[in-house]
Amino acid sequence: MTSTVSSPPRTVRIGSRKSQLALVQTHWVQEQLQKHFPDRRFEVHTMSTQGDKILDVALAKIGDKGLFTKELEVGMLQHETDLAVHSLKDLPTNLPEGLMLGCVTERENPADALVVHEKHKDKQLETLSPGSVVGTSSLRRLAQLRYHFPHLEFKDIRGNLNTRLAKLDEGQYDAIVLAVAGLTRLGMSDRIHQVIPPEISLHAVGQGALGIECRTDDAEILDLLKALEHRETAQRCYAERAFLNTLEGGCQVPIGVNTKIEGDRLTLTGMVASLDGKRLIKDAISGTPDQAQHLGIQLAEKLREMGAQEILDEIFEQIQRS
Ligand code: DPM
Repeated sequence: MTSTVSSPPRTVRIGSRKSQLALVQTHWVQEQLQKHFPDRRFEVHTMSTQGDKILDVALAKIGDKGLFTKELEVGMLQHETDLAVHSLKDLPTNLPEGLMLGCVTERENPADALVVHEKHKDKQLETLSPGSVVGTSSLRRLAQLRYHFPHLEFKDIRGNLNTRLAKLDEGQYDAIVLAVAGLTRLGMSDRIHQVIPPEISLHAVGQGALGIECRTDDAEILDLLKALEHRETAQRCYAERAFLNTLEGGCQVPIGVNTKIEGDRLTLTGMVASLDGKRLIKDAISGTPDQAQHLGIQLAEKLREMGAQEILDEIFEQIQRS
């Protein structure tokens, strides 16, 4: 006997980290999916990742790719979850066999932001006095800021956004650098003192966008994710990710980018800098948006010819030795 009642569509299980920012992002994705597919159930499953547990070691020294993503990926490969929501900049460019980047959502402002201690509220990056202590654990921010402001001091800072802001307010730092997107999503954009222009700090690959990862063979999920894809952001991020992948692949490297699409023209700017801030190699390339990946690869090769590989090799050695 065959049933005439069709079974309800399968419940979709969304994997997420437990941090406040991760949950805000995941709940946004859940809400968007629910809006597009009201007949389906979308559940959130939270997990801790290695990056959430190791809080006392500088990120660059751990050096492991997928620090914030691995446990979520295992969940999908074991069919405990169906998709995972990441800050795209935390998602490595090479994904495990069987998983893929299913969609890229519309980007927030991808720039970096300066947040200052109250006593410096009349200052800008350009006017902070020599020796002022700036907190960041991003090698990308460190190298670019050292290049432009060699008179400033830099100190590592870890922990979630609230922990970092508390350390700043306590006076452990004169200023810290964070992503505009993270502060905005957490409703703390009032803490943004200065949006750092791309001429000073090129942002990280994928910064400000969410990347949703899923199983390569799950056509049903891939189809649902199409509803959340933002084409222009995706094209920009494909160019950025191809650039990073050709140069290195991981996430903790002083590599920065900027992209824009104007009409039928995608422009990608990219840079690699040494940790002492003495050398900074930067160039740009343009083409049509459908050539995104090709543009990323070409720009990476151009920067290599200009000396970027020597800088990166030196940095890997330095990190391994420290
Ligand atoms: C990666 C970096 C940082 C995060 C390195 C970089 C910043 C680490 C630090 C790859 N992931 O940007 O050069 O400054 O100590 C992270 C943040 C967000 C996603 C927080 C931030 C929110 C913004 C977004 C941590 N991952 O950058 O302030 O979704 O793009």
